[in-house]
Amino acid sequence: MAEAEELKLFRTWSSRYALRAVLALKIKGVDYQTVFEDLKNKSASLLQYNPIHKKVPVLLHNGQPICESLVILEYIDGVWKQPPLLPEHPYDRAMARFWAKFGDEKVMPSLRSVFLSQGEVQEEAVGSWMENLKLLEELLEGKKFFGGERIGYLDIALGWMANLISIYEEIIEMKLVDAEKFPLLSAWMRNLSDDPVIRECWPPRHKMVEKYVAVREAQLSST
Ligand SMILES: N[C@@H](CCC(=O)N[C@@H](CS)C(=O)NCC(=O)O)C(=O)O
Repeated sequence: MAEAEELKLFRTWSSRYALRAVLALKIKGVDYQTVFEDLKNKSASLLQYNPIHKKVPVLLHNGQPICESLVILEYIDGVWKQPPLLPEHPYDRAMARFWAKFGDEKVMPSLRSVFLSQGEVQEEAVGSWMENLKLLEELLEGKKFFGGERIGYLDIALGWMANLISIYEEIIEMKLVDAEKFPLLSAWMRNLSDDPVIRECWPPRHKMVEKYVAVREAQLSST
């Protein structure tokens, strides 16, 4: 980054959304400053830069704030060109965006429902989780990463899965992605997690387990 440039990422240590910006900047080899937020006591800067949603992540580039993790991901790809994250062809780009949205709107809520429930409610939630996994498995046909041979936009958009699923599995003592049923997806999660650049960015596992044990307990005791 040129000396005069200012690049700051407002995030929390555990945010799966912020992880997208962290991964993209790491892959591009861009230096930046991290500002850790306490979401129970949001800073005046966070509220100033993201007055509509008041959420992390926010990327601040030369005084200009960019909000919403998928928008940030596109911005990073637009400013720092190498290596490119979005595919080249407009149709492939559209599809990558479509599936990233599917990840946030369908996959994430279905995993959340499995993780934060038990008994019959959980059995039902597993049904929609499996349906979503089938679609992602099909999408990986003939590919190592969603982006092809190397990590791209959709791999980063769905990167939270590769990080969070094994943590959830440990907590609820249930296999969430069965390698026999979903061999491509299982291999994808392994390939992503084993990538040396990506591995460095994962939040500390023991802290994640501790956090999500507490989240699950709080949810189950309130229902
Ligand atoms: N759609 C947003 C979601 C961001 C989000 O939910 N961030 C959480 C942390 S993981 C947050 O800041 N929550 C604070 C709040 O809801 O008040 C994105 O993709 O950036």
